[in-house]
Formats: sequence, C-alpha cells, structure tokens
Amino acid sequence: MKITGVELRRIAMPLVAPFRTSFGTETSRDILLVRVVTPDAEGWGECVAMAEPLYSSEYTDGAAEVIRRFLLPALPRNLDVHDVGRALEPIKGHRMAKAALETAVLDAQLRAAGESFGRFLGASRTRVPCGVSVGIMDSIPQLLDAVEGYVDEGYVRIKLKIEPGWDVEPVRAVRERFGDDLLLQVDANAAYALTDAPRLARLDAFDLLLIEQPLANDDLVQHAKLAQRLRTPICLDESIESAEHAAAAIALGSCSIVNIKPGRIGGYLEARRIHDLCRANGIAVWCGGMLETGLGRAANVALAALPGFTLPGDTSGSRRYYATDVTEPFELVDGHLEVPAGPGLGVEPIPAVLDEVTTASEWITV
Ligand code: NPQ
Ligand code: MG
Repeated sequence: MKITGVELRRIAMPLVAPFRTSFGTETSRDILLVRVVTPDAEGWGECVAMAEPLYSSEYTDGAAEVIRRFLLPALPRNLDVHDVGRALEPIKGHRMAKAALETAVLDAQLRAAGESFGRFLGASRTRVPCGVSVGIMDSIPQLLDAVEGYVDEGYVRIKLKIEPGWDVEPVRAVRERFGDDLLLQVDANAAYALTDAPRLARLDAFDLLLIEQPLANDDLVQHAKLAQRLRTPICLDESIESAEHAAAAIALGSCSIVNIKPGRIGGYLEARRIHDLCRANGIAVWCGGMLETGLGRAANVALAALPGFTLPGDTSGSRRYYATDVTEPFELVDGHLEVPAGPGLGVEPIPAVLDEVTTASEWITV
C-alpha cells in the first residue's frame, strides 16, 4: 500500500459533564485525528493523548509534532500495517502518537481489502458487554444519582474513580444502595503509595472486581508487594506500556488483570500481543477507554470482542461523553455495543459534524 498524504486534524469535543479523576478535571477533549490517504482508500486513527501530560507524558501538541517531524518520515514508501511498528521503533516512546498513525494505516488497508477490524483482530463475538467509568463527585448523593442513571441505561459494570479522601465511603455507599450483584470496581490512577495499604485493604470488604492502578506508573515491585496485602485483585493500566511490561508484571506478581488501551501501548497489533500473552498466562484483560469519539470507540469495541476480554470494558456509549459524536452514535442495547462489521472501522465521520468541531487541519504530502 502506498500513502499519498496524511491529514492531521484537531477537533474540540465538549464533554456532557465534567469528568474528575485523581489527576484533574476535564470539561472538553482536544483530540488529534490522523487521516491516511492512499489511492484505494483512506483510514482514520484517533490519538488518545490529552491536551496536557497528566495521565501520561504524551499530550496532543506533542503527538502532532512527533508524527509530522519523526514518524511520517520514518514510514517506508510502500508498506503493510505489519511493517509500521518496526519502522517506528527507532523513535523512542510516543506510543499514543504511534498508535494513532498505525491505526489510520490499518483502517486504510482494511477498507481497501473489505475486511473489518473485528475480523482482522480475531473477534469471537458480535457484541460486547459495556461498563462505565464514573468520575469523582462533590458528594455521595450526587454519585449515587450518577450511578443510578448508568445502571438504568443498562451498563453491566460500574467503575468508580477514587483518590485519598474519596474511596471507602463512596464504595460502601454504592454497594449498599445497589446491592451485592452489581459488578463494581475502582480506579485510582496512581494516586496512592504503598503506605496506604491498610486503607486500601478496607476496600476488600466490598467484593470489588479489581482495583486499577493504585500506585505509581513505574512501580511494578511495589504493586507486587501491595498485591500480597490485598484480597481485591490488582489491575494495571498506566504501568503497562508494552507486551514486555505486561510480561514483567505477570512474572513479578504485580497484577492479576490488565487494562488494555491500544493508545497507551502503541496500537492494536501490540494490544493483540498483550491479549495473547495474558490469555496464555491466565491473566484476565479488559478494554480501557480514553473518552474516544466514535472513531476510536469503533476500534476498541472490535478489540473488546476478542476471546480473552473476559471482563466488561470502559467501552461506553457515545452519549456517556458527547452530546454529538463525530460518527453515528454508539448506543447501548441491553448493556452491550455491537461490533461494527463493515470494512475497516466500520464507521465514518459525518462530514458536517466533523467540520463543525474542527479547530485546525494540516495536510502533509508523504
Ligand atoms: C483510565 N479512562 O482508565 C482513564 C483515565 C482518563 C474512562 O476512566 C481526557 C482524556 C480525560 C483521557 C480522563 C477512564 C481522561 C482521559 C480519565 C483518561 O484511567
Ligand atoms: Mg485507568
């Protein structure tokens, strides 16, 4: 496949409500979209980097810069998506930028071949059960109202964002209000230290599916120590940036579950490798989310349909985050999203919506 050119497009997507985590409050997403154009087809990749480097070291402006200055010049003239990872390997890090570019190449290649993401990746289901991530709120009554709304919409699993000062009480309140059958988990986004183990052990009383990323990103050894002191399974998110990190975490006993976010680990091919590795080692995986539009969501839903994804993901419906999505909205049916079956991502940006949210566009001839 030969790439003629690439568009870097920036869109501004206001969130339906502020989303507060232990690293900050987001009210709007500033998203970089990569459009790869070939003679036969074009493909889209959504970069999951945030405007500021708060979740990871990457950020939107930096991702655009590394794509235009280093990644595009490193791509071979004639390429297959399987060559992209190796071609980009000399450039260190910048996995979210690499993932966006590789995904756009993959989408173009699959659209040209008439094959869907799900089929290419090895999906074993036509729909996936969906969970929702619920931000930190100002009060427990406000949290209970939010959770009730999501339960009523059909979400099959609730994830509560936690931080020191917002952990045991909100979890207890949700468990008491919605009962023992609710699938419930928490995500700390690295807000705790190993010295908080006694506090985190109090969460053991609430029968959580998992606690996600309690400690710092680079602390696999401390996560292994924490795992010895908790009954609640530890799931890693930020710590796992590659299949090698996943292998190290498994060997050390740092986690028993992995959150797979293709952006964080450099793309869907690496995501499939981590899926395969975890499956072979009896480690459950689930698909994380980064407040994607319908473009990123389509690919995530396809990935979440692989057989090793045995826990519901943060693959929420479009309206969880956006009043108007850039594609046809993803809508929950009976707590599930359907895996798109059309070529490539199986969804298209709606031109009028895309133009309305676009803040900048740059065409690069390759
Ligand atoms: C997580 N996602 O699992 C992330 C964190 C996160 C759905 O909880 C803008 C862009 C805001 C990316 C807020 C969910 C974000 C973001 C939170 C990612 O850790
Ligand atoms: Mg997380």
